[in-house]
Amino acid sequence: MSNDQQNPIKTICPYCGVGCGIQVRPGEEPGDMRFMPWGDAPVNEGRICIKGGAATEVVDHEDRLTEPLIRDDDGEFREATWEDAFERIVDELERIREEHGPDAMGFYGSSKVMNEENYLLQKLARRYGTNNVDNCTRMCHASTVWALRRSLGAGAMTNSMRDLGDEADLFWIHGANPAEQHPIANSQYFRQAVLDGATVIQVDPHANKTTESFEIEDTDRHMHLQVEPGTDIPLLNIVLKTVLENDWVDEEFVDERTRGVEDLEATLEDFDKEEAAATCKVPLEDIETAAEKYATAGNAAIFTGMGMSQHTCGVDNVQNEINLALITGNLGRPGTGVNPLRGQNNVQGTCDVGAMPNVLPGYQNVDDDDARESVEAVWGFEIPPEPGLTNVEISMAAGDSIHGLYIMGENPVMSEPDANEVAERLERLEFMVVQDIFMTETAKFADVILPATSWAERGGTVTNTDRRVQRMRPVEKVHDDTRHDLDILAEVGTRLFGDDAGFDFSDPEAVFEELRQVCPSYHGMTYDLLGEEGIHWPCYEPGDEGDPYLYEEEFTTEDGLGYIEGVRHQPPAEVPDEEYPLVLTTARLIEHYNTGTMSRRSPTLNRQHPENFVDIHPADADRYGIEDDDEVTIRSRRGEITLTAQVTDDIKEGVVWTTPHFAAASANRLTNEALDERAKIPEYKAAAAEIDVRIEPTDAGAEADDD
Ligand SMILES: Nc1nc2c(c(=O)[nH]1)N[C@H]1C(S)=C(S)[C@@H](COP(=O)(O)OP(=O)(O)OC[C@H]3O[C@@H](n4cnc5c(=O)[nH]c(N)nc54)[C@H](O)[C@@H]3O)O[C@H]1N2
Ligand SMILES: Nc1nc2c(c(=O)[nH]1)N[C@H]1C(S)=C(S)[C@@H](COP(=O)(O)OP(=O)(O)OC[C@H]3O[C@@H](n4cnc5c(=O)[nH]c(N)nc54)[C@H](O)[C@@H]3O)O[C@H]1N2
Ligand code: SF4
Ligand SMILES: [Mo]
Repeated sequence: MSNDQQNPIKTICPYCGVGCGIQVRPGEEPGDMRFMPWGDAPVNEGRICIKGGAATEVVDHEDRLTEPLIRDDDGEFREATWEDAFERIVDELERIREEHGPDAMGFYGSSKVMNEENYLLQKLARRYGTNNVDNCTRMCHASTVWALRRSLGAGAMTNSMRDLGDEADLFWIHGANPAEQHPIANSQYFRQAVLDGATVIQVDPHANKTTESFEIEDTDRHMHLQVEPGTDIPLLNIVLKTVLENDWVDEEFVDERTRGVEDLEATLEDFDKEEAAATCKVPLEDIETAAEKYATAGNAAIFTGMGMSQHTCGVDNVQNEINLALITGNLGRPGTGVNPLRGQNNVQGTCDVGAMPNVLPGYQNVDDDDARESVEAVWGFEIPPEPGLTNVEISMAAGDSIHGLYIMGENPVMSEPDANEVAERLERLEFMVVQDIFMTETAKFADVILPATSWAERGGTVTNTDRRVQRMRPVEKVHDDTRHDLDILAEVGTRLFGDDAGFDFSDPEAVFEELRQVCPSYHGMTYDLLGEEGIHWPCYEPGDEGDPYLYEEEFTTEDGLGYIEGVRHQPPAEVPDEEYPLVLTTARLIEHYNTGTMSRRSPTLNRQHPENFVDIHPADADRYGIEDDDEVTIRSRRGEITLTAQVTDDIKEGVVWTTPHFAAASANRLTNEALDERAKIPEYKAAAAEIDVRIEPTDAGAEADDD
């Protein structure tokens, strides 16, 4: 068929949680796919960021895994048939269960793959006999979800991109960078509000494209509070105390819709604002001015990102944002709320369908007897009643109580903290399967590697940050011997548990039909009803269209009230000292994506930053004798990486800022694996570090001597 006879296919961008619609036109050969805008796509109406436009570049990349690989006795990978690969997997999973019990296995779902596939993966783990199943939300918004569920009811954005863009008068952007990480949400929705007069308060140790896009530094209207990493509680406590002192509290809202304000008042009674301002290294007057702007704006919306969630005090960080929204009555209306913009294209859905150790599909607690029974009635087997381990806990137990791992679409050797240790632990496993589209840093430790098809080659549904469930449609399969994630899981499940065990699915729609039966908030959706617009959950019955914003009348906590709870400063688990005098923090770039398996292989995305770098403040650079573009080594107690220095006052003095995207200088060799006690999220955003200028022993050294 020639090009012009082939219709473009409407699907969803595979990168971030905004969920932009794109079209893909098949070419002469499978793999010659071309991006086309989708003019009336529901979320983005044809607009696209650099990643969406370049998404097809990696589909036919020469590094794609195209055959199953099995590690042989001398440790080398050899190409294998699917039959051999499946046999090996089934033998090993059965052996591990026999020798060590089902909790000796861990399963990683993937926020890069479809709802149906994650649904099947968590069902497989539970049929095997364990709740040790999780996904990257643990490293991401786990603490946000924990705090939101406890204090408001649901672990999702309280508002939607559209109502925020239409109605907000102020954006409080706290440890989030929407101009780079959710670019279309920013340009299509939030920017319009700012053009219409909304104010932006950014709380971040680093200036970035969000700062630039709203010209935050150039106006009196907006503010950038350049906070010291890990001191967000004292900063928000200053804001809260200022609101209480000035009677900016919405008394009616607090009386009727919340409980716990006394606890907040008591916590802040002896709180010393001057001391707290010194701790977070932001002038007190600036924080007070920001407090006034927030509290006196008509509709004030909080965006909360990784700068808040990825701390040992992540839950308390987000609770303090909830406190602020509740005492000022900024919840339950358009243009307000506490809003985590979700990260991966399908992290919302992966959690919705139950790929988590403590909940079944639809966030039904696995330790709730009634919930288990209702799901068991559909599944036909007993579900283990105790919550399982989170993915970071699974990884920490690898080689001890965890003997085998099944990883679908995650790359923990780069994405988990203290990565040198992660690699050592994976080495100690008896058996590991990795199912991915590329040979990742993690796959190198596997015993069996399964080549999956990519996003453009198969269908299914994904759920974006607004809880909108949308269909992805297959363009064309590119390699003969790859398989869809769904088919792989169906085969493994059927071989392990038998033809009638409920894994024998041949298409995603059939899986979705079962998912609807066990996931109340998806119950009213069908593939037909999803159509091109998608449907927001909760959708309990056909025709329901989930609310664009939550909690208009009441919260979905047990008593219907929003919970206020005072919190106190807890420094990061590791703070600077003489040996490691700098604070290291890590965050993202617009062109790269997470562990870079896709973006580093995309010529368009890799052009601007082909290698890692570290931002260092001019005053620190002076003290260390570092100049722009010098090669430097950053060390922490856990490892070191060598990369290029960028001397810039974008970053706060005393802080070094780098990215997690590059394997050659992988930031997680440095980060600390300390966890938030409740949400179990690692502290990626603060560790103690030291920096050295690299002395080249050979030619470069000689040149330096000549100088
Ligand atoms: N281009 C691109 N887009 C992405 C991704 C990507 O890798 N690339 N990843 C996706 C994923 S999985 C996610 S979760 C989202 C994440 O999106 P964001 O939540 O925006 O994540 P980050 O860029 O990691 O961190 C946000 C900001 O936190 C700041 N920060 C660091 N430490 C602190 C601190 O202690 N306090 C405060 N207040 N701020 C701090 C950083 O400087 C950074 O500007 O993005 C998604 N979108
Ligand atoms: N230092 C530091 N570390 C961090 C963070 C940070 O801010 N700083 N952020 C954390 C956050 S928020 C997150 S979400 C995690 C992300 O951590 P990961 O989820 O481990 O990272 P990704 O790079 O998104 O990995 C996704 C994998 O899925 C594969 N994949 C893509 N499409 C498919 C498919 O269709 N099928 C299959 N089977 N595989 C596919 C990709 O090749 C890739 O290997 O990283 C965390 N790590
Ligand atoms: S904003 Fe996110 S979903 Fe939209 S095109 Fe960019 S990466 Fe894709
Ligand atoms: Mo994430």
